[in-house]
Amino acid sequence: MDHADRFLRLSLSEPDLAASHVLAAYHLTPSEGQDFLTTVAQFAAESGRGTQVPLGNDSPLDVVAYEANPASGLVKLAFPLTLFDFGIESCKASVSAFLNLLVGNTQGMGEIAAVKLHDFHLPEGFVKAFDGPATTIASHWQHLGRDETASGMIVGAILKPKLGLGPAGLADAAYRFWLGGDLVENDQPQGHQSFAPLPETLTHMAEALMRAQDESGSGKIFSMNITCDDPAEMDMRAELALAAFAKTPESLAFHVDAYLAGPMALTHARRTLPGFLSAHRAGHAAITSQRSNRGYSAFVLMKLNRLMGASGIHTGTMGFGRMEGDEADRPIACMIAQNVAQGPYFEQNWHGMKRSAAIVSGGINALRLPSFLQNLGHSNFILAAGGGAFGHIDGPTAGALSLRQAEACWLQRADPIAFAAEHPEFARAFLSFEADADIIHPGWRAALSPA
Ligand code: RUB
Repeated sequence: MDHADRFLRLSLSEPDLAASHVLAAYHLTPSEGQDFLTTVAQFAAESGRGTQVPLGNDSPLDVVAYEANPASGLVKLAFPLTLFDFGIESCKASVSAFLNLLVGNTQGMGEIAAVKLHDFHLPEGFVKAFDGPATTIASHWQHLGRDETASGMIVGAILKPKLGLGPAGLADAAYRFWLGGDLVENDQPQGHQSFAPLPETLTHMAEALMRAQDESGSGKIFSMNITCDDPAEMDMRAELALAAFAKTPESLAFHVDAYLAGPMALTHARRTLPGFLSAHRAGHAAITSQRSNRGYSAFVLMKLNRLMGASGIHTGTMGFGRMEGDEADRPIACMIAQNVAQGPYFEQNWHGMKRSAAIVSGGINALRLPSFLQNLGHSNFILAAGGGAFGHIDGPTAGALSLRQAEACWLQRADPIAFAAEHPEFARAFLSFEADADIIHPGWRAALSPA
């Protein structure tokens, strides 16, 4: 007998549920021929105890649907906190268990054509059961010799292993970028490839970084990818890096693909490694894409990354770079970096959890940066430009300087073409990225052509 209807409780109010439940907002489309409310009831049932308990036996463990709008497809479920899993000794919350409840078996229900999680809300006690970041962008600012609050963009670059560079070549490319910039991040597939064995690569990178620090007189940062299937292998790689950077430990940060390697990899890194930890997200679009009507949104993934303890999170470029996204993604950057922030459906109070910094990457260059900054409204994030740095016509040092100048141009609210006339590396970015220059600044050719 199907008695799923009892999980449909449209008279319950959100404020009454919020303190003792995780609230989740979905967009749901029933399969053809299915009634909307019946499907919502089955969805709520499957999310919780299913129909495996006798009729009339309501329980505080029931997952209930408290909002269901057939016109918009919006469905809100309330999950009692007692359903969630906590560490035996650590008492810490688990993101994989959280995802299992919110986007587990229900993703494959026959009655449902599409269901996607767009937002969730956690009560105070539950927020505090997650690790959260150990450190923030302030530690990077400090190492770079800047103030610890709102000290602006960290000019970073990503080196693609697809270039096939060996240890010396990678280190030399990084060194040349560091002479103008702050941070070099491994591309997310960079590991222990035959053309760049990790032990040798790390030795070269550490030597190049210290040379760049000595010559420039300021701190530099290397963010190393340690994404692996096996935590023991991850530990081994991290230990090699800690040994290679022992003379300048503040220069070393780690990053993990928190989507492909998952919550276990990020959490393991958060709990075992010192310093700044970043979450990459390569692969995420397979489920978070705006064109996908299943899974969960990029907003949800970012929020989970802060809970798991990423100090920096790849958030995308909000439509100003190469990856999918648009200006309306701005709340993602706010949600990870504020103490109270508004999501698409819920306001979340982080109750003092440390803030994560956005890592902005993928198709950004000096010409695209000012409009990106205008949309975001601040520059307190980490830029990780690949092509925008190494694709500069005069090489990576000039590429780095052009990106720093692009931030200065926006901070001064200067006209980019007039600013370029006074800043040669920024001006040469117009020649480096001509197609972008033609679209963003038509008329630049006449204004910036040599006399
Ligand atoms: C983007 C990404 C990019 C590199 C370099 O990931 O990893 O491939 O950053 O890009 P995300 P480019 O969207 O998750 O930040 O060379 O275009 O700068």
